[in-house]
Amino acid sequence: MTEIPDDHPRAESLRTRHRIEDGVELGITSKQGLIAQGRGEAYDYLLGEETIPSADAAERAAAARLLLADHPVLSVNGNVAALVPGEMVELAEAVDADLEVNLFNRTAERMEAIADHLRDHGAEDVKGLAADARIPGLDHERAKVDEDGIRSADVVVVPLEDGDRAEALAEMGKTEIVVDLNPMSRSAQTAAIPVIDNIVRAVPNMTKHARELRERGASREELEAIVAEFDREEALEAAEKAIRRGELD
Ligand code: PTJ
Repeated sequence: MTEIPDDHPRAESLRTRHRIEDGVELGITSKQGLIAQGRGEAYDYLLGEETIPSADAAERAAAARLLLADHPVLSVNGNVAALVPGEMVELAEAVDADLEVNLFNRTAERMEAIADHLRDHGAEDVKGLAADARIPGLDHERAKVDEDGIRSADVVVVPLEDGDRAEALAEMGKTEIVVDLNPMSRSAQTAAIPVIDNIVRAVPNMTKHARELRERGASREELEAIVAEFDREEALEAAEKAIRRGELD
């Protein structure tokens, strides 16, 4: 792999791209994941490759909502596993959530490779392999979930995916936190808390907020107020505006 100098203006974006490439080579990420990353990069470029204030507010609301949850689950696909494996494990620890592998292009080999990769990054328990329950109304592989994981979760973090499952999970009454750089995607539009940010920035920032709230012993009332104050329409609009304006320095 070509060494990327730190002072390269697009160093972070290029490193992220290499992580996805490595994911494909390790059998973690699907080839379609490369295309999904390209799409995400284009939105991120227009956002200025930064966490805009409305995204930070969404990440704080997401952290508060996860801390309030009875049974939160973080869903992991091939792109998420390649980009933020350790960061997902840290977020799961910070909010006491389960990690569950859920794939669109599901094969036993990829499921195992991703579960192993998460364990290599410190995960103790990885769900998704039992696949002993189904999400009603979905006829593809993403319908396969664990009974004691996504099936019985009250809050699910759904990063980087198409809209079908997001809609089906909403139908089941789950509260969804979607991480997606496209504010117009069906997943983002369906989410109770849409996080319009690159997953490489969003997940560590959610963890930072969760730790801060936990360490200072934020009350249930305070957490509920943070969630109630978050305005999803406003956040979606702010991101779309920033992308359409695309003011680059
Ligand atoms: O690993 P699998 O088999 O479950 O497949 C996963 C992919 C991502 C291939 C599959 O879910 C897919 O095709 O997704 P889409 O329909 O391309 O949607 C992915 C969404 O994630 C798009 O709206 C992208 O803009 C967005 N996205 C891509 N990269 C990032 C991102 N959002 C945040 N951070 C990123 N790094």
